[in-house]
Amino acid sequence: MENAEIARLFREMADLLEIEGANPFRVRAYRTASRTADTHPESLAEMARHHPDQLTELPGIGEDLAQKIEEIVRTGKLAALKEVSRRTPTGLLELMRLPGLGPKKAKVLFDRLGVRNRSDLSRALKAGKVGKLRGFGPKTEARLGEALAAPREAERRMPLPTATQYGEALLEWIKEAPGIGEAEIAGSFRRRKDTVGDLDILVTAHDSGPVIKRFLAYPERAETLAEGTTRAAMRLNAGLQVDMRVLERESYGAGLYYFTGSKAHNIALRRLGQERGLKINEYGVWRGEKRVAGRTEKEVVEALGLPVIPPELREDRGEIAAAQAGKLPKLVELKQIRGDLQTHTTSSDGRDTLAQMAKAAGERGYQYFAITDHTPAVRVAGGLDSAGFRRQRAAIDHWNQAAHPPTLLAGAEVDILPDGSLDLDDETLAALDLVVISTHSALTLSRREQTRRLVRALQHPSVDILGHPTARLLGKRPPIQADFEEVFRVAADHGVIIEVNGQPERLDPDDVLIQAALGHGLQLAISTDAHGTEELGFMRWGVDQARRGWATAASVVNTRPLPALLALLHQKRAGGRKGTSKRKKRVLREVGP
Ligand code: DGT
Ligand code: CA
Ligand code: CA
Ligand code: ZN
Repeated sequence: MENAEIARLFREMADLLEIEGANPFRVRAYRTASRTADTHPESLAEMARHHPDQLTELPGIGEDLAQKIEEIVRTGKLAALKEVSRRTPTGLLELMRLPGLGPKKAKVLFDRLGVRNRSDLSRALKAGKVGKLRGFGPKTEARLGEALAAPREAERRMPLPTATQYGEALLEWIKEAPGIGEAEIAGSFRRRKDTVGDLDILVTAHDSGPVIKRFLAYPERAETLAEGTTRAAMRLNAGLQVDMRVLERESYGAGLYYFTGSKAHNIALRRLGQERGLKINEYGVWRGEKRVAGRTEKEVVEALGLPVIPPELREDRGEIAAAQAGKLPKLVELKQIRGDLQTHTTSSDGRDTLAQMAKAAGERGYQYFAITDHTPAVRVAGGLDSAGFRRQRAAIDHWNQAAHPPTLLAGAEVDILPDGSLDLDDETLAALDLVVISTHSALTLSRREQTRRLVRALQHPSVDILGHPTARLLGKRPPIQADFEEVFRVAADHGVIIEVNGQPERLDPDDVLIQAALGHGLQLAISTDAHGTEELGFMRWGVDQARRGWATAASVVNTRPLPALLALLHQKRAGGRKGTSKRKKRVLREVGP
């Protein structure tokens, strides 16, 4: 049982209760429990089995919720949720997440028009009934129409961090099957793509029967989609589809290569094989009728005269040519990260204090750690003003004087206002050790205006890092529209570092933009944007995406030891991180200071 599944059940509970109009404290309690489960670094199932008394020590978990966690771990279900969903149709859960709706409006649709799901809503819209309801109006009507017309695919693809929990737990289950040999998840999951459509599990086995039987006996199986002698497929309660294939040992490497993909990479590799008179398929590499390779991936690529290409790069974006030329990048690794450069505390919207965050960073072995609370414009976050940052600086100096690691950097996540100015005065900005800038509002500006806004912000002399550059939320909010080629050119001219944000629902920027940024000679900062100590582990998701963007340790600033990082930041303060001035002058002429 994955933490994500426990989180999902509590979230559904909170949503349904909210639609019902239940006591807000009860709704909140389930929401908090859901977040706790989602972000807790260790397995709650393990804890429930071995140390159930420790459950109540988790944030927001009392006796009642602890018992519910034990129930979920024991039975795979939550009886209370069944109870609530008898009263309120679960189709409303999907409706309440549509832009323009929410729990209250979803409830009105249900009560007044009997709308229980998307197709009901679609019908009610067509009949013109929705716009007449109180609090709806033509604008909501239009937005709902658009939302229903948009493809649902974005909702069905699961963000990689969640898929990782489901995938790893299922893989452990399969490995218990009698006679199992290899067992691995291939596909987009193995390539660490930001979202996955389905899981592709590959196994070898003495006898395929027992493995397929065990696979389909998974407690979280919602329905069987296929069942054969060497293949089976199912859908999990969480909605995720899983394919499993039993491969022959002799062709495991070829199968793993084929089903890891991507399709585009496979096609390019097959073309390369053809040039050498070799045929490549999921069973091996063939010269005529003879299999010349297939047992391992290494064997497969060596037959083509290539080194092993990391799965993250297999997208047909230049990796095959790089492999042929012996120029594959040595990709950055999690263990090379020495600090985190975007984190929040209780001074804005974080859940843990500065000391708690710093201590947790020390326990991870970090050398340095930037505290970057929000500025006032992000109203929901209760950001700090200049006086607030001065007080925080005193607390940071106090921590650093005690000389225990990590060294704290006094930073801020400064809001970029719609006109491209920054939400903090120049003097305060100049006094900070590290300035991250990011957009949280006016996300629908036109491409032109958005580009202008970012370009202007990047030119401010105190800016070190552009945070979550596209502001996307996976499955919820599209990236902002901007000319990122231009944005990256300006960032390069001004020595601004590009953040790779590891928040599971952000993973921002995506792989393609990361690769483009590196192409402009930019440096990256892989950050967690942690809003609590338990989120410091999000670093791995940022590293995954940086690797997909071809990042090496040399291109990631937070792999540097502290003195080297400080030197880089000081260089900017001294005005020395700027690029060619000719280019800069042209930009200034075009967009104004
Ligand atoms: P996803 O599931 O949409 O996140 O993406 P993938 O890459 O996991 O794609 P999926 O599950 O459809 O197929 C898994 C792998 O199998 C894919 O990455 C490459 C391989 N594959 C599937 N169909 C084809 C095909 O028609 N030609 C070739 N060469 N490979 C294929
Ligand atoms: Ca897949
Ligand atoms: Ca598949
Ligand atoms: Zn932010």
